Amino acid sequence: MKFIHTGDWHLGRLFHNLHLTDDQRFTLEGLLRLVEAERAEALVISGDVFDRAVPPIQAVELLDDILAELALRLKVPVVMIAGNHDSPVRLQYLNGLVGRVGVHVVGEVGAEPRGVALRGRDGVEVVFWPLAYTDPETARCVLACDDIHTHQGVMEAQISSIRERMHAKARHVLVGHAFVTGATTCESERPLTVGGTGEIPRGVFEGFDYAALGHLHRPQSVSERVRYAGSLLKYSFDEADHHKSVTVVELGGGGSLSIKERELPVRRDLVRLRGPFSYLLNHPEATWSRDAYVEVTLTDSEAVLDPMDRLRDVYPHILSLRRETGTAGAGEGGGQTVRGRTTEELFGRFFHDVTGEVMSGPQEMEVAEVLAEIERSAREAAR
Ligand SMILES: [Mn+2]
Repeated sequence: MKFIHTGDWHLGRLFHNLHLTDDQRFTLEGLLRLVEAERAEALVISGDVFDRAVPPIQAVELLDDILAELALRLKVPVVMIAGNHDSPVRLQYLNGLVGRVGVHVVGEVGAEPRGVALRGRDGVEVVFWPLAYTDPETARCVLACDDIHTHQGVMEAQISSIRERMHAKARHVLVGHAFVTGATTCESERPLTVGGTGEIPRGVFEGFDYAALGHLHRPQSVSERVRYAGSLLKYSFDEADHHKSVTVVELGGGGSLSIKERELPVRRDLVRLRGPFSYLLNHPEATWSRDAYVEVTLTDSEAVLDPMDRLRDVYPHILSLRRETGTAGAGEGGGQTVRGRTTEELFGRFFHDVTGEVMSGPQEMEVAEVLAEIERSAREAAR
């Protein structure tokens, strides 16, 4: 049985105040062509389908178009879960209906995760086990289990319920949204927890023929059978050197596994340029970077007059301008001093700036709790 593993579409994402919907549509149309060319028998979307709980209309329409093509024209089943960016309830809206045409959506965590059994052309039966992302507090309630305090606990509780129902005749694929220890992160991922990392060890997935994971945006295998497909597009300049791809997976009846990476077409690439202003204005690579989204880092020590507008003549899609010194550049407040910091770290620095003191342990705990609460209520805004 052959299926395509994707994740982290982040439909409706704003990138430096630019809507990426047209870029996402362009790439997803490439995905539809790939599904056809590969004769894939299922498509997996491992969470973060949307970029936020209440996505813009254009993003909702885009998902509708793509799912309709898959389900109605190509007749390819879809297995899709909510990630930490999705609203659990909104994502699975209409799932009783779309399930009838083979679109299997799991937004909310359930006490007994249900498998989606599909049979390949080769007669191999594969059961997909979609597990929506959920935080430990919610899982503790829904699963009525007081012992769940970590993301590892959430995953283990659900997997132990699955193990009781895994039968040896079929192959088994877990679909999850999680941060596995040892995997490589990047800037466009929102941490799963406030305080701690939410990491889980890859051993949790032992016994599955394949774990199709989402959350981390760089395509990567964590072990032979545990893999992140990576995000649909590059969602931060920090990912300029990534090679985004989707994963074509073939599972044989005896448990044999083959994995191929396939790149999808992109409307505009992401490019980082660095150097003195006068050099960049006459940069030899300007012709290909004309079509790309560009971030420029100026290394000049003297002031440059109106650099953004003048660079825009050479790089029409320039989105970000920074200075090597680390002070705020035009087009992006804060500059690199804010990049890659967690909200807690930033608040800690703000606290220090205002009071001249370092936060105490209990104060840090207090802040972490408040931030976690804000995060939770943002995801559940639709309830
Ligand atoms: Mn994501």
